[in-house]
Amino acid sequence: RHCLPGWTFLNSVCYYFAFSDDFSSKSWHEAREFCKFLGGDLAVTDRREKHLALIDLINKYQGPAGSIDHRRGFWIGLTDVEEEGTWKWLDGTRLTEGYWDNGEPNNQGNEDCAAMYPRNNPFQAWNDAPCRHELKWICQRTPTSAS
Ligand code: 2F8
Ligand code: CA
Repeated sequence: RHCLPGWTFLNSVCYYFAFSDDFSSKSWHEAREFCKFLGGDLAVTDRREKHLALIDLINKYQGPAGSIDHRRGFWIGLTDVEEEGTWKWLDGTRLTEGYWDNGEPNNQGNEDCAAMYPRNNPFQAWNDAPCRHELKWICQRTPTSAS
């Protein structure tokens, strides 16, 4: 259960939160490349426990919010770029349980990438945003064993 320096071990997964530097925002694809370079990918928060644990950390960092502030999102590994309206995790699985904000996903303009935002209500924490939009992001990767 070893994570790279600066990563957080949570429920058997290592997570990287792009929190620390307020100037480092990236498009969804750039954020994904960043994660891959470090041996991971954008976070797949396909289980309720994972989602709740990550929202908790985001809330601790930015403060929970009553409504979504669209500048304060964190890209996750969820997209409908292959087929509009069919949301898939980066591991190829279909989204079963989503935590969208009221009225989302609305594909406003053309929004194929999902982000999570600080919220009081963790079950309304997602929005679909344009993939080129620059946000923070969350990477995940498998822990390495000690060597
Ligand atoms: O009102 C919801 C709406 O708010 C913003 O658009 C005005 C979001 N845009 C970005 O985050 C870029 C929409 O995705 C969101 O649906
Ligand atoms: Ca939207």
